[in-house]
Amino acid sequence: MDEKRCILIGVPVQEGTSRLGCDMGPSAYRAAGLCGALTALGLVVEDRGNIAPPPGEAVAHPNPSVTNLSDFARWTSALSEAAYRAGGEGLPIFLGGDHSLSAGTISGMSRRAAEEGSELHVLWLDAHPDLHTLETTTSGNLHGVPMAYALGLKGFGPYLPPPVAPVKPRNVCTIGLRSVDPAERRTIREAGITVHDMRAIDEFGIGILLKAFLERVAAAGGWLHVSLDVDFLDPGIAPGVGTTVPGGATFREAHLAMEMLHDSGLVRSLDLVELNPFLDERGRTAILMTDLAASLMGRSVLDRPTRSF
Ligand code: HAR
Ligand code: MN
Ligand code: MN
Ligand code: MN
Repeated sequence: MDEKRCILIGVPVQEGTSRLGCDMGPSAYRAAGLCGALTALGLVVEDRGNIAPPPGEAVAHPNPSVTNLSDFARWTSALSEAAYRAGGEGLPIFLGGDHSLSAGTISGMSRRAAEEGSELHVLWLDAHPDLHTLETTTSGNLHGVPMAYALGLKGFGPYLPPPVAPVKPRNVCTIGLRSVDPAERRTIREAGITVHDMRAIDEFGIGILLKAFLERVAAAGGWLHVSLDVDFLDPGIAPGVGTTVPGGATFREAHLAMEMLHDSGLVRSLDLVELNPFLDERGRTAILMTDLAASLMGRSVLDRPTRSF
């Protein structure tokens, strides 16, 4: 993998949500200047444009709430392949699109890590754990299931093939949770995923929590995938998302996390998900997410442009 090569892949999926607009996410990141911000850091940036899933017929599930299952299955297989390939060539950044895309990106990156003799670790920055299966979801919105799929949990067959290299629960750390459904709570307990909710951030500080996880990843010689959901952030600073949950991460907490991730040198891939430009205010959420991505890729506070809205 070329350490300085950054591969942008637009993923205009919105079928995982019940609100339209996430399909405009990749365009908003491009309009916010993501490519230029990364190039200014000395990275070689390759924008591969947007990917599309192969066509297919609708599929019904015994759980009648499940919506757009065929889209989910087709996006997952296309993205898993794209992530597997790009993960061997550089550091892919997936421009969402809703969070259902992570079923594909994580399973593809995990397969790549396994093939190179490592284990994929996942840092999940989100208000939600997205740990439903097709059987447990009550909303039927499949942006609520990608982490469960990536872990290889039962409840997706025979509609999706299981991931080639399921992520081990002990390799997953979620930070920022504040909206968890009962079935997801059971999975968290049974699987043994590390969970730092907002209370933990308040009590200990995000730096301490993240440092402990990064040390574990480094000790394991692991690859790290970061999945950044807009709703990890407080809606006051990031309104451009369909599922706002009060009490999210602050500007300072989010930037600190990105800077620590950069300094760790462990990150191999990144999802930017759930941005809904239709709900944004003058592009501020797209710009904030772009700035966070730039911080993760090495931009220091001294290089950050001053912004006004
Ligand atoms: N748990 C809820 C559901 O399954 C909400 C899921 C919302 N997910 C996201 N991504 N916005 O984190 O419907
Ligand atoms: Mn999510
Ligand atoms: Mn979320
Ligand atoms: Mn740095």
